[in-house]
Amino acid sequence: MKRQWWQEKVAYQIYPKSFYDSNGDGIGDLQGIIQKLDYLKELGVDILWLCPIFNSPQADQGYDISDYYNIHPDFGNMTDMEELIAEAKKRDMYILMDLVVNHCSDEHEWFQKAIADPDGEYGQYFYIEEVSDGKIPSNWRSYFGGSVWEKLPGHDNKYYMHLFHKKQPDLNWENPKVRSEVQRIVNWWLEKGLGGFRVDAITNIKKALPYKDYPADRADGLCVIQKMLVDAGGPGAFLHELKEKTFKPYHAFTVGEAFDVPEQEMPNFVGDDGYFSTIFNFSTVAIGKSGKGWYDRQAVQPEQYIQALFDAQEGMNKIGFVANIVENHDEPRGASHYLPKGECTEKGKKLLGLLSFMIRGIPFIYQGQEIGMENTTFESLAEIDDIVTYDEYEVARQAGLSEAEALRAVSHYSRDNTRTPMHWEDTENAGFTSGKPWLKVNPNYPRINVSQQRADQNSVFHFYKALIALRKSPEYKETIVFGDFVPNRQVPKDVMAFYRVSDQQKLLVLANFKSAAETIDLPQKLIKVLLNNDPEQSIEEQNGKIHLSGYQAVVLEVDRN
Ligand code: TEU
Ligand code: CA
Repeated sequence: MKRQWWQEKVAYQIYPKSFYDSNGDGIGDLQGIIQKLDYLKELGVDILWLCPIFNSPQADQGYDISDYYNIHPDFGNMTDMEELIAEAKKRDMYILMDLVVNHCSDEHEWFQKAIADPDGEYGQYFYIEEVSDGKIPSNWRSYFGGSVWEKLPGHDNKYYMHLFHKKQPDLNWENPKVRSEVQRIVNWWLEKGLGGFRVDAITNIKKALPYKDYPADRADGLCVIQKMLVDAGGPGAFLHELKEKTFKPYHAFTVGEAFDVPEQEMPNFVGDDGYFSTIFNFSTVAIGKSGKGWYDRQAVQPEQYIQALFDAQEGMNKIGFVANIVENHDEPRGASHYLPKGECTEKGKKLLGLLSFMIRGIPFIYQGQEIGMENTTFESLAEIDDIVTYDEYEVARQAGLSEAEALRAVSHYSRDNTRTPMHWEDTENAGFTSGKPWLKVNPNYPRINVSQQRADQNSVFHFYKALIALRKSPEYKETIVFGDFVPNRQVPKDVMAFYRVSDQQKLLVLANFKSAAETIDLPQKLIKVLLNNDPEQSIEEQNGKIHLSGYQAVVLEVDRN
């Protein structure tokens, strides 16, 4: 594998709206991020991915962009953005923006011009179809509910396609003009000194044409979009061109949000000359999902979590890096979701963090994960500001759940669980804002917040600091970043065990993913304990065995032979 500047870094995802509000309007902003750069530096992260801050009507919290060249006034202005890039640079940090180009906003001037003249140049920027018999071109269900086809305003027999919300019309990547517009946007921002991009929903840009119906999978007569995406055969050619003309000349770091990439395609996506530097591993996110909707989603079992991590690592040693996450802005909090009920403890949170850092790849921390933030409880839909949760609530109601049941079902999976404001202090609104926060603050902030965790050497925060420091330590960096991942399956059920191996060293990672203690055979001599998430139980080798307490997770250096 070719060595790249970003491989040994640690990334951190910021949800700007909920990170830190510098001016009391209840909305996090760019100046707020600048004020917290020293905190992020103290934690030890290097690459900061900002969820979208462009001009947008905010139908999908900024994932509907109406102007790619301007900052939404809620977040600040271009001077603030330039200041953020410069201040990050001073601290050897890099800023990633969110590149949302599968679709734009229906309020973008391209779409407005397409409405004005669907047969003109801008009509070709989108997927617009004339319908003669009232029958829409295909029965694909949008990710956010309902058909992907929506009437083009002012044109009774014309429809446009949106794989996400109707305020997010899909851009037609088959049109070379669209592709060059995208290249222009990317290079314009890279010229400003960005480190790179997180690339949104990118496997959706290639559509299976001509349109056709697939067998319906729900009572609405529609079918999941994945059926079409498989037929489309992948966006390879588009992505290759994009990389060559934008990312590559700038040595940008890019992380693709690419779902369902077939195994044999991985080298094309993240190999030495791949379309992206890395793509997220969503194997854990997929566990328990149901085709029926969130209301039917199943709780995650530890063995499934362990297996999902193993699956994602398979074959990757010689190919490239995946980007490892515990949670993101589209998912519930990992601690609340992946740890069995009643086990959402500091120890469990550290276990999840340790695994995501010690498997091979580049770790991403989602804001608040480093202090162990948890899901909140939503008492009504009015406390939620997310179109997906609204849709899933309707799906649950249509399936026969009562209002209360539907709310309970979607509440646990709501994307707003991770979007509640960051907890800085044990003061009003968790120190996030002096005004009224745009989304409710999790009431557990007096117990879980940055200032309390900073003062406690055994906190989740200090554990993340230690994980980052270990990954960067001159002594272990080579093994942790580049070493092979080798599963060890000779362990009791619900224990995850694997080695990281380089020419110099062998590390053994053990995580006991259950409340009962375990005894583990140690096939190699123990040299050193590098990390231990249980301050109450130190690790000692006894006759070739060690004991792990419930949810204990450790990194051990063992004899190479
Ligand atoms: O998400 C892409 C995506 O596939 C989503 O449908 C995801 O599966 C869903 O949010 C789970 O509930 C990206 C962004 O991460 C998301 O925030 C945006 O809403 C979406 O694209 C549209 O831009
Ligand atoms: Ca603000």
